Amino acid sequence: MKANAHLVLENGPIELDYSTGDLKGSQVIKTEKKLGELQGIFHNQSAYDAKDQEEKIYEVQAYFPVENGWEGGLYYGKTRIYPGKVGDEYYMTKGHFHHISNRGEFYWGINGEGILLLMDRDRNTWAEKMHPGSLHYINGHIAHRTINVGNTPLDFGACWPSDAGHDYQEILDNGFSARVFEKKGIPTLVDFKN
Ligand code: S6P
Ligand code: ZN
Repeated sequence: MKANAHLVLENGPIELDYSTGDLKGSQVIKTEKKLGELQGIFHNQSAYDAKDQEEKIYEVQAYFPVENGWEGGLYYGKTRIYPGKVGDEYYMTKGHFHHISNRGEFYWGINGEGILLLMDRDRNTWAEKMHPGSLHYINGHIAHRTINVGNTPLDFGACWPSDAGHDYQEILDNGFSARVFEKKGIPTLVDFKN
């Protein structure tokens, strides 16, 4: 009997490399952030200015199977943050709230050692350790930033609703109320609430 065309098994459009979290496929969107694009993010401005602004700090591979803003869909991403510091402050992402604020997100650690910094709308900040196999549920209304506190790249995966969007402005204006610095060789959360 001839196979029904609808029943022919095909590969999906995206493949995952489990060792690195890398996405492969023609629909993968790649973006990167160089140090020069992170103006105002790090605490020590003179240490920031003294560094090579072309240095790549982090990169994101993403799969957006539905149109931006589509209600009910999901997006998938993998971020790599390279190791390094501006002064004593570790390399990190810009961080954001979601534009539709109540939209949550999952993160999970793949490689390296990191910290997930979380902050509510009252500017209370707390943190979770990221490591290979760590799983993090980020509730809606919670700002999130990831920090590489190790000597190797920090790779982590993410999955979030396709209508979540990103609000970067609040963090650009007011930052998080805590930062992570290396103090005597140890990643240390420092209060910046006041
Ligand atoms: C998207 C998700 C991640 C980040 C990525 C870069 O909701 O949280 O894919 O976009 O880790 O961080 P940021 O703060 O520059 O978007
Ligand atoms: Zn997010």
